[in-house]
Amino acid sequence: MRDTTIDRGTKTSLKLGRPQLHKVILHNDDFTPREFVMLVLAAVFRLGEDDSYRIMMTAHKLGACVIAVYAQDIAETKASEAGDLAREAGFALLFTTEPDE
Ligand code: TYC
Repeated sequence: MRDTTIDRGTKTSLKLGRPQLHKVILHNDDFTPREFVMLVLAAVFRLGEDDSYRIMMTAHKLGACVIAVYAQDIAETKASEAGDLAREAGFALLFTTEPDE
């Protein structure tokens, strides 16, 4: 019988640690009303009035603002839900996602 070597030394792991988190970013534009931006932030991201106002004003003044950080699929779903609401209302309000660090 031939010698058989069973390699127990390498273990391909599917455990890749914690999933990479993604930021959802709100972008400023010149047309979307401030109140509508706040409405979308409250509806999709569950933000209260103070946080909605703060994030909307930060994007308004600086050009963009991180809304929150989520697992990638949640971040992408929320960004497209928010974008869809804006589009349905006739606004070009932009939400993007990117890896968190
Ligand atoms: N700049 C818009 C205005 O003056 C308001 C606004 C704020 C739009 C934040 C988008 O992400 C935004 N009506």
